[in-house]
Amino acid sequence: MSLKKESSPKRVQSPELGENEGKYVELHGWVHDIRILGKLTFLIIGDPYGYYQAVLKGELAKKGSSIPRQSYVILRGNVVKSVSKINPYEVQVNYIEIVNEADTVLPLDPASKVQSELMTRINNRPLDLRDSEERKIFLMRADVLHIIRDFLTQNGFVEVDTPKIIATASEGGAELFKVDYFGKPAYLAQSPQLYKEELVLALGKVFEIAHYFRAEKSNTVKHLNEFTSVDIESAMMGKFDVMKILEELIKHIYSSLKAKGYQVNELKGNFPIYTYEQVCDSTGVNFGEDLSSEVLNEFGKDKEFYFIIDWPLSLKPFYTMPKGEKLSESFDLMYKGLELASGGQRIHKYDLLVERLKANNLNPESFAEHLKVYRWGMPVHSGWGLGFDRLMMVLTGRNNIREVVLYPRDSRHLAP
Ligand code: AMO
Repeated sequence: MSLKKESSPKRVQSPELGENEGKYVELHGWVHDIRILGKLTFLIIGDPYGYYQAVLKGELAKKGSSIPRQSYVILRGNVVKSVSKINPYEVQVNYIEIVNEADTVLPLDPASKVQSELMTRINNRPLDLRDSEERKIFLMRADVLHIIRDFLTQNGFVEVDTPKIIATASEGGAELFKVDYFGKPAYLAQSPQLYKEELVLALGKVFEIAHYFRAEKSNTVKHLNEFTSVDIESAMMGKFDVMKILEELIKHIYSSLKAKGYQVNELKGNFPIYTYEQVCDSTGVNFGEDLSSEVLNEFGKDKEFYFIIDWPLSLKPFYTMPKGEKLSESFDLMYKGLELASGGQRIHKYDLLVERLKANNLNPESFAEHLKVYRWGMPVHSGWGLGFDRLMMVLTGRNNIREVVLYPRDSRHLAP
């Protein structure tokens, strides 16, 4: 059913007011705010694309002054130049219809200058998104996803989608959500790791953008139990080849966002590379210890994007290619103290993979379906997984991952 009646004037949206100056038009939107000045009522009307002022006189002014904020309305009127700061054009209304009246008491007020608590905003996300600043985060998120897809596709990567209900862990046994799969135990995927590695056998270069699940209880500003990851895997590539792709992707995201009018910095120069041992030396950590948030925050405080390479084998998953006795062909991409991505070269030889499974106290029999692929001419291969929500934190300057995820899942919140 179309809302537009035969006799209705042309329907326009807020950004189109300028090109309709002097015309009689129809607009649909919500009442963002109300200001009453003498016999005039000024409604600040919002739609998904912007805001403008609607001026009501006489009887309409009275009607307009009592409309609950956030109600959905249809307006008709003439478009004229405006002195308001909201939009250079406004509408002199001669018809207003309240299509859907909002409650008079709302859980949050998107027009308020005072920000509501984060949890209040998340619990009422659609209303929160009527605040243009919050809406911008998710418009940017959608743009970044498109930019990444285009970049990887243009660089020859094939988009794949692998199962999210799986039989064996890919990132170690802990942190798995168990599901009852018709009476048999199954798990929610922690990453597409094993599938993406298998698929390079024939497809060469693959990528996947999807949600993954980690049953970690820790409640931090950078962890969620359901998060989005951008994963790539490529045959015939080493660690430095895929690091280069990651660096180029990040730079491409920044330049594309800038071209679209977003306020982001220009990234200059190459991302510096430090070895794990260099980080240890400069922070006083003993070889073999993981780098805590405190250590990384200290090390990264005067840096932006940089890589930490050659981590101890003991700190990396079983599929990571060893480098000598103790190190691995691995890397993390960091932004200041925040880990954004990890990856490296993988083991491509059957016997070594079995050995590394055993060294990690994992049972090779549980990985039989995966291991068989390594007998079919598995190529040398490398890849990475980029935490997309963490990247959005960096791009938007928000310091809690919940700010950049529509409906975040952490150990305390399953709703809304
Ligand atoms: P890793 O476990 O390091 O590596 O995950 C890759 C990236 O995903 C992000 N990430 C998370 N983001 C939010 N909440 C979480 N709980 C969470 N866990 C991880 C981080 C991290 O750097 N298979 C490998 C990747 C690879 O080698 O290709 C993997 O999953 O930004």
